[in-house]
Order: sequence, then structure tokens, then C-alpha cells
Amino acid sequence: MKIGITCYPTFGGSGAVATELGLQLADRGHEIHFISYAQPFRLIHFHEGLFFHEVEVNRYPLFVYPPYSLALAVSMHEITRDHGLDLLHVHYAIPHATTAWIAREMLRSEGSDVKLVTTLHGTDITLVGQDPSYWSITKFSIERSDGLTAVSDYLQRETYEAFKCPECSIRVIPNFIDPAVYQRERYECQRGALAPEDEKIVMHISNFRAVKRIEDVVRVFDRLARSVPSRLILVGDGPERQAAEDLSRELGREDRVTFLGKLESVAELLACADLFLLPSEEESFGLVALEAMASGVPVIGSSGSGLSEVVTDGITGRLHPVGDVEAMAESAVELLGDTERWRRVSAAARQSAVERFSSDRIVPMYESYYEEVLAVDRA
Ligand code: GMT
Repeated sequence: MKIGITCYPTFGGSGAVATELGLQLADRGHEIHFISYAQPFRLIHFHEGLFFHEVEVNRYPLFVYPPYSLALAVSMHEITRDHGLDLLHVHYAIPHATTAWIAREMLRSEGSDVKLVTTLHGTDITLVGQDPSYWSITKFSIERSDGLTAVSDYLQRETYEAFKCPECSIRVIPNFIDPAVYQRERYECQRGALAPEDEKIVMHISNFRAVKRIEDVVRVFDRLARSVPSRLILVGDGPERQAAEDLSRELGREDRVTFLGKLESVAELLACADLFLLPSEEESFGLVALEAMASGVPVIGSSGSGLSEVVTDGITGRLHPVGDVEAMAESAVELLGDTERWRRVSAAARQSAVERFSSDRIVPMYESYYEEVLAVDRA
């Protein structure tokens, strides 16, 4: 198949999933065209069967807000036409599903066509898409996609609920990891560079937005550090970073908390971690938790959203209600204070990640879904 993929190319789960999917599909013999304003961050090397098209946005002085969505629609239209794409697969509905719909309409007006598959990732449905300024166009665009996927049952339910579209048929295709990349034994962990030998390494990786509840990460760590010698390593950047830095100083933990900033690849770091914290308000899936699990790192996080489909409470980590930092810290102490229990949970986390979410299992689900979508007209 010839497939156009559009995603947010910057740091973030949806871009990571889209890029890994493109790479895996290219390895399986498909021709993949990435269409976006920048090279996706995990797409750094030449890869056979994979092409990147940068969208140019004209910055005419009249444009206070340069219309990226329109420039993207034009690129999608031209690339589909020039390369004979079968399908456009867009990740994160806003604005990509609307943009792809425009491109498809342009193609139809010229007597050709392309199928449109939208993957819903999270806040495009649970937060941004429900804002009155985006709700109606998000509903319109997802209803007009030829195929719709969501990364968890939770997100599928939220979409039906929020957009009242019982006629939308949403296929759940979970996120995935390459077990060979996220593998504790593969990397020689430079523990000494992160923490003294006798300290446990607690990690959090995100884009530091409010939904991640970074202050809870610091509070859980503060309680843990009272009884277990440990260090908190924070990877990423975003609007809540300053608040987290301030809080760690306020709690007198600044010498135990390290902010590493944004990093392109986290597999090597995860291989050093003893515990991963993800106490988010909501996660449609929690890809980074899956990456941690595949690296043999138990996860402590919040219950009540898609993370419950990734982490099995009591087996591969612990989940507690959002904001219950006391319970999360207690679980962290129990886990890190008992080597036997930690080994058991670490092994179960790796096993569960590989058995349920390995790319070999999930990528073919996308392939068969594409085939189903493409077959509709031919039937
Ligand atoms: O929805 C977002 O916040 C953005 C998105 C991203 O690009 O990072 O994250 C979402 O998609 C990821 C990949 O499918 C999921 O693993 C994250 O759980 C999800 N984020 C939220 O639901 C907050």
C-alpha cells in the first residue's frame, strides 16, 4: 500500500506512535510518505520505502495566525495525487482529520479519491476536542473519516460519549513497542551518572503539561525519599516544569531531583530506572508507561482512565485514584523496599508489555484495518 502519514512531529506520544508505525510499515514493504511541518523526531535516518515531505507555510504579514491547516491540505492533496497514495492516516484529530477531509474533497472534485483513517490519541477527544471552539468541527471530521481508530477502550468510550456519534465505528488498536528497543539488558546502564550506587532511581518522562500532574510526581517522590534512599529523574519539558522545580526546592529535595530536559531517545535511560511514576489526571493509554514496562520498570500511576488497560494493578505496577499521593508513595515504598517483590513485578511488566503490545502483534492490526477500509468501495 501507499500511505500518507500526518502527525505532530514534536515530542509526544502521538508523534512517536505515528513514526514507529511508519517505520514498521515501511519494513513490511509499504511505501510511506510523512507529511508534516517538520521531520518527526524519531525519524532521523534514511529508511528504505519512507519519505518525508515538509509543509511550507507562507508567513504573509496579514496572517496573525499562519494557516498551517490549509498548507497541509494542499500538501496532502498534491502528494496523494503525485504519488498515487491509497490512504491518508492522520494522528490526532485536530486539525489533521479536518485537513485530510479537505484534501479528499479536492481530490474528489478532480475525479480521484483517497481513503482517510484517523487515529484518536487522547486530548484531541478528552480535552481540546470538547472545547466549544473545536467540538463541532471535530465531530464533523471524525464522522467523515473512512476509518477511525482509538488507542484504548477507554478512549473509544469517551469518543462515543463526548461526540454522540453512535454511527461512528471506532476500532481499538492499542499502542505498541518494539521489544528489541525497550529492553533492560540491551543497554549498559551508567547508573553512577544518574545516582549514587545505594539510591533507587525513580523516573518520570512527559511533556510537563497540567494533565500529567507533575507536582504529584514530586510529592510521591518526597514521601518515598523519607524512607528509601532514592533520586528522581525527570525527562522532558513543558509548562509545569517551573512549578515542579519550585516544589522540589520548597520540600527541600532539590539535590535529589534532576531535570534532564528533552531527550530524543529514552530507552537507555529507562533501562536504569527502578520505578516509573505516571500520576496523570487522565491518560488515554500512557505509551511511556508501556515503554517503561517493556524495560522491566514497574509503574505506579493513576486509575480511572486508559492507563488501567496497560498496567495491571498489583501485577505490573500499582494504580491509585488521581491525586492520592499518599497511596502511591506507600506502594512505591513497598515495591522498592522488597527486592523479591520488585524482581517479580519487573519481570511481569516486561512479559505483559511484550505479550500484549509488541509491534509484531499490533502493526498487522493496522494493516488489516487499512485493507478493510480500502475494500469498502470495491465491494
Ligand atoms: O493527547 C495528548 O495529550 C497528546 C498525545 C501526545 O501526542 O503525546 O498523548 C496521547 O497520546 C498518546 C499516544 O497514543 C497516549 O499514550 C497518551 O496517553 C495520550 N495522552 C493523554 O491522554 C493525556
